[in-house]
Amino acid sequence: MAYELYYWGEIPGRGEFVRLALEEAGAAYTDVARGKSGQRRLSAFLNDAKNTHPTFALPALKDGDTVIGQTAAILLYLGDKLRLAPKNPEQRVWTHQIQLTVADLVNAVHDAHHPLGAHLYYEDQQEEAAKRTAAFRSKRLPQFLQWFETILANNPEGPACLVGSKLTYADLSLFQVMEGLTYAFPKRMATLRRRLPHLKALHAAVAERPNIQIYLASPRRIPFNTDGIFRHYPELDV
Ligand SMILES: N[C@@H](CCC(=O)N[C@@H](CS)C(=O)NCC(=O)O)C(=O)O
Repeated sequence: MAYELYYWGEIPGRGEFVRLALEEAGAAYTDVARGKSGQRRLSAFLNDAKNTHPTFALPALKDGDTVIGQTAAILLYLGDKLRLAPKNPEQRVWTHQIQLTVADLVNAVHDAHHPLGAHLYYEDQQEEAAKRTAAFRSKRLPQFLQWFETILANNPEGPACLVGSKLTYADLSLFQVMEGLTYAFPKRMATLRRRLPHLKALHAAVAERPNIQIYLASPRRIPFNTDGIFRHYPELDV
């Protein structure tokens, strides 16, 4: 049975980390919101009072009767099913830890343009966003990226992958992080990338994987935009 992905249909957002894993594995899945009666099915899912494992905030994945929320938990589940995670228990936890750190970075990116909260438009918190993003660009972003660079450099099995010598869902997520940051902060990333040779190489290698290439060129790949998490506002990339 095909997996069902429940996520907003107009943005790559957090759903994209799940889409990339499904696409790399060539798994059969439905991107529910983008299909027939998508909006109605998404609302029905979110309001299903009988769901004993309700999802607080999307994305969510349905595999038959199994329902999972939280991006990192979905990928932990899919990692085993789609052979995108190591078998070794220590390495599985390490992969999950890396994914949770990706989630922290994604939250930091979101909070940079929405420092007062998601209940207000960006335009209503522009001044605060400028201050928050200045600190993010100069301190937090390089810290996060350097952490990923260091774990690639220190991987005992080589810097091509984050964990072991085989691609995992965390590598796919880091690819998406690099894509998103390059869209949102082209100037800042042009400078930072010079110090991130392993991250750059991983980004390029994932983009060249056959299934990923097909996906990126397909209409299933939603372009970045200023409704999603990775947003490009020129005034925040000075
Ligand atoms: N920690 C969660 C965060 C999920 C999340 O915040 N999802 C956003 C969309 S990307 C959402 O649905 N927000 C609506 C809400 O929080 O009510 C994850 O990583 O999946």
